[in-house]
Amino acid sequence: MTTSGPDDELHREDDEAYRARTRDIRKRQERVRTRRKEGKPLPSNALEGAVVTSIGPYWLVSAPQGGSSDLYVCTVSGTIDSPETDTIVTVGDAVWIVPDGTDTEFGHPSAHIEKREERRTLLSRRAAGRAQKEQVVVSNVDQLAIVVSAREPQYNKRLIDRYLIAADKGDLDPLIVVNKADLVPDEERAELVEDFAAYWDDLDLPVAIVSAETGENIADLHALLAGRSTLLSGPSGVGKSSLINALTDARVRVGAISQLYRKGRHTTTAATMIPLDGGGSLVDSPGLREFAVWELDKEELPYYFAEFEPFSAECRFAPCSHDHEPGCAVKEAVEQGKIDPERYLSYLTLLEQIDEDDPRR
Ligand SMILES: Nc1nc2c(ncn2[C@@H]2O[C@H](COP(=O)(O)OP(=O)(O)O)[C@@H](O)[C@H]2O)c(=O)[nH]1
Ligand SMILES: [Mg+2]
Ligand SMILES: [Zn+2]
Repeated sequence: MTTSGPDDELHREDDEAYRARTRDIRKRQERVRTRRKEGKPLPSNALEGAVVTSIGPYWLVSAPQGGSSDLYVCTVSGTIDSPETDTIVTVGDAVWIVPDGTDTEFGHPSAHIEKREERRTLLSRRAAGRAQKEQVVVSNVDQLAIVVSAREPQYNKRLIDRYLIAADKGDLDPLIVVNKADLVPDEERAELVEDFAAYWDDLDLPVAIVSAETGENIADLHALLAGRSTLLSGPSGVGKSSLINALTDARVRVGAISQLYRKGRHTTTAATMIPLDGGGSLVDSPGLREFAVWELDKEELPYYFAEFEPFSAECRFAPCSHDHEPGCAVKEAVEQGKIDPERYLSYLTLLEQIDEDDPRR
């Protein structure tokens, strides 16, 4: 018996429509990212550099081609020539700076950031507070390591899934790092690995179960990071800084930048880029107490759950929110164990939050 017929035609059309919609979303994001103002010409002494970290109100920019100094302590004004966004400068940005000929309390020359290049990748979140604002945490890194811990505190999959969406939106390659494996008794190890099966199996994501404390699987993690730039992000207390200590050369780590903090009276709340031995770099970031995805709408949400796609074409309704609709093939796949129920729960939770956040309600 064959199942082809008018029904199949319909499904193919749904599929088409779905793909077209996700294509539109992609294109829109592309447009937002590449939107630029017409630039004014830069002065001839302008240098190209990268933002390394912030020091109080200043940005530390590395511009090795400058000759006299590699590092510049920079100011930025709201009138910077940059693509539109709420975050005009962040760690990782490629910028053009103009030295002003004076020195700073940090022992490095002073400069002004004049221009920012468009961001190749970015991790954005909704800024803390009531205002609907985008905060770009870090730009231009290759990968996002979503760092959680097996225990103390135990990982939260809703958070992991929000990070995965943000990585997708910002063109970052995600990987999951589960630290503090040493706190898991031997008899619960298999269960821990199994709990991440949906990520490595269904989504093909690297998952490293490690311990910064004992060094377990740190070499494997190093292999995943080598030669690439990676932002480590996750809740505070999961061991991001400990992992960076385990992965990098102490002499480099406590070098130039931390000395700057001691000289100045400022502390940083921004991310910091650290070279990784064997090539590549790591970006440590302060723990984010909240991580809400910036700009998410109901129609685009299913797109970020790639494992729904083979089933969603079979839903009776199109579009289907995969929530209350009868004949929902995604829901059915969850019931049959073909889609991870935890991932589906993340989806429903986000769907509900989008509704709550909708100002039209
Ligand atoms: N048992 C255990 N504790 C760890 C491990 N890694 C970090 N910690 C501890 O967890 C706490 C937070 O670590 P930290 O690196 O500051 O976390 P961060 O806030 O994510 O940077 C510290 O007390 C660390 O000693 C680990 O692999 N196993
Ligand atoms: Mg830390
Ligand atoms: Zn459905």
